[in-house]
Amino acid sequence: MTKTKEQLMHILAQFPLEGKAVSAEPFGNGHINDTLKVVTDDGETKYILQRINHHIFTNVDMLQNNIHVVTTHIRKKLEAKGEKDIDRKVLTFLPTNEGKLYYFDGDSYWRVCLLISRSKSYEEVTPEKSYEAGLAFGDFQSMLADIPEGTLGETIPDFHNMEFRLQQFHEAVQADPVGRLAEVKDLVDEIEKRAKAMCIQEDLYREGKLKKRVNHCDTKVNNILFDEEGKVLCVIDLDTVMPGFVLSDIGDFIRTGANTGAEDDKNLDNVNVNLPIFEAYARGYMERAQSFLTPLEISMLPYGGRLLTYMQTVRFFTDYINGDTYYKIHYPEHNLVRTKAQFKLLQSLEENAEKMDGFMKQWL
Ligand code: ADP
Ligand code: GN1
Ligand code: MG
Repeated sequence: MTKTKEQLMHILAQFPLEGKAVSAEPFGNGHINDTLKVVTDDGETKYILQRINHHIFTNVDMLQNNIHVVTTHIRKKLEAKGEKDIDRKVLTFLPTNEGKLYYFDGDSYWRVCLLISRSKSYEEVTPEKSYEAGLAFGDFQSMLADIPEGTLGETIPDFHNMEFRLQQFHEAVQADPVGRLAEVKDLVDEIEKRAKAMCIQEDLYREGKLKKRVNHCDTKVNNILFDEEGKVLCVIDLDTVMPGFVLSDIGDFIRTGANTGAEDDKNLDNVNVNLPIFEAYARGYMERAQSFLTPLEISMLPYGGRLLTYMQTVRFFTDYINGDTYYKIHYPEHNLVRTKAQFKLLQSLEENAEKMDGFMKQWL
């Protein structure tokens, strides 16, 4: 439900802001939550207001509790390291005037955090920024590695479980609820051809060969904030931080950062893997993560890129077949365009698999 300015100001009044909010305008390119930039009466933009998508994150208490645990944990680690400027290096959420981690206005759930000043998120990166991002996600995982098991809940159960995503896909294909299947049969076959090979992570987990670690699980390029010099300030969008496989966090970065085109490029000639971006990310990430990764995990990192790209193809495709119920779309065919662009990237990653796997040998 769209909110009036008056309603937004009422929501913001539930949080102990410095100054009085005077405007809240849409911000960023997220597909899930509604993000607004808040300006206060001194003319400064100091806060981000977000409406949590509670159709997707159905357990808002668990979600906000996870984020609270993660941000306070990172803050303590940064303090212990003697870091300066900590408010720009970890998200700071404001509890409501009543001390709650979110505000419920009768139909939506809201949270407020400090806007990280002089920061920027990108849809595309250079190799330098990609290397920085690798360091940042390696640090992120290592800072969270000692959170005791069972502390963080799965905010979206089976979020990156490929077997589960395929099951959802099969259900959509079976039901074909809006009659879109006939035009996309060839693509369905392409998904099926790869299904078994894309589920080996779950097999290895059952065999006890791959373990779960605390991961970000949404390492899109635009979920990192950079400073003016291109250094990473902060990892954001913490809704999906949960136990998962490390392949997720390199995978989603390769999918979004190491793509010469856009996630929803209509011109498939634009879409190919950008190897220097992959290599730079791997170098940064390995610099921080080599000490805690197993050789199997290291050797599988490029597979993570293929897996997450395949998974995203399946997720966009499922949403298209279901009639666009999950992702925000900007035009009717958007999810199909996204599906085709992700599939093209997957083909390019497959063509370059040997090269990418070979690149990891230096750490094995
Ligand atoms: P979504 O889950 O919808 O992707 P995000 O939390 O990623 O929502 O926010 C969307 C965008 O808003 C980000 O890509 C970033 O550009 C911007 N953003 C979010 N939080 C902050 C913040 N604290 N400071 C500055 N920019 C932010
Ligand atoms: C969503 O929230 P955002 O836009 O950063 C999605 C990710 C997908 C991504 C595809 C909770 O991320 O899993 O990979 O879109 N988040 C959720 O761009 O489903
Ligand atoms: Mg985001």
